[in-house]
Amino acid sequence: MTYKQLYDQILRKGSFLCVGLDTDMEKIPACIKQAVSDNKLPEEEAMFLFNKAIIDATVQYAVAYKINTAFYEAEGWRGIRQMEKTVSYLKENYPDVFVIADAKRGDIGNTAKQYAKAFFEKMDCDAVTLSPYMGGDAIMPFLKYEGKWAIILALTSNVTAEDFETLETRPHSLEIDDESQNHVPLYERVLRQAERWGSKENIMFVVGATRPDQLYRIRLLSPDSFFLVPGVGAQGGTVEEVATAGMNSHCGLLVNSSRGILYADSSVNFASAASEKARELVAQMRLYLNQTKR
Ligand code: OMP
Repeated sequence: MTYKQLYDQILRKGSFLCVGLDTDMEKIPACIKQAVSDNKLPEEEAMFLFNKAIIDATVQYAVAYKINTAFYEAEGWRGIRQMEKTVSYLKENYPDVFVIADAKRGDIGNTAKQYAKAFFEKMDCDAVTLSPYMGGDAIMPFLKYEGKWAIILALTSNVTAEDFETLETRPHSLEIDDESQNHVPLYERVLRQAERWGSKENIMFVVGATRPDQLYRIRLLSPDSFFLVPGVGAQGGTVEEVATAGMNSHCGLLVNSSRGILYADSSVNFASAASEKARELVAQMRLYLNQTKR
């Protein structure tokens, strides 16, 4: 998917919502588990049935879905199969939505190539989240696929992000006399370096919703890129803070909510409750989208 196609979809739906499919076997509603057992299916099939119901109930509001691979890997090969089925379901039924594999991979080039093959060839995901810690080798294989995206961790939402991501860095020796290159936070170096690897057409950055002040600063540093912004809902971030700090003239944001939507209700009404949560977030988003269109 291109930058323009993504932006067009945002305008069409009046939304920059990404629904996170963090599908936790322990939180799947009893009615789904019952249906699985009545049909004598393996219990992991509940993951796909749950995802399908959530997708159908939220797709009028969502421009993207983010599949956090950990929840599927935790259930072994059958769990991974549920992830593959979910990606195929999205691609076959809702080809306009942007599908993110939230895998946070990062390894030497030879290995990164295999990750890229897994998510872009075996599964037809549009994007993968990546850790930049190992440098360009870990990212470049993903950028060889036209229309696919690398979503690079810049400043994450978790409290311990400050262990590394905000550390002040010193320049490489070539830049040593340039005062503006001193005391640059590590996440800023990631932004600067990544913009040499690719462009706003194939690289996005993860910036946590829990850090609106820094999101504002990061938007100034990277005016055109899309940001994937998790942390709204269960982690305390708000659409208002994120949109105010991070929106650009092409929206430039995909705001993710996972638990706040998926587990809004554990009864047979879980899908309509998820839809209502998505609708509420999108109603807030529209206030800001309408301002950028003016
Ligand atoms: P909720 O807190 O339930 O909305 O889930 C947030 C989702 O975003 C989870 O899948 C996290 O793994 C992911 N995430 C963060 O919470 N913080 C980050 O900084 C980055 C991510 C991510 O890359 O998606």
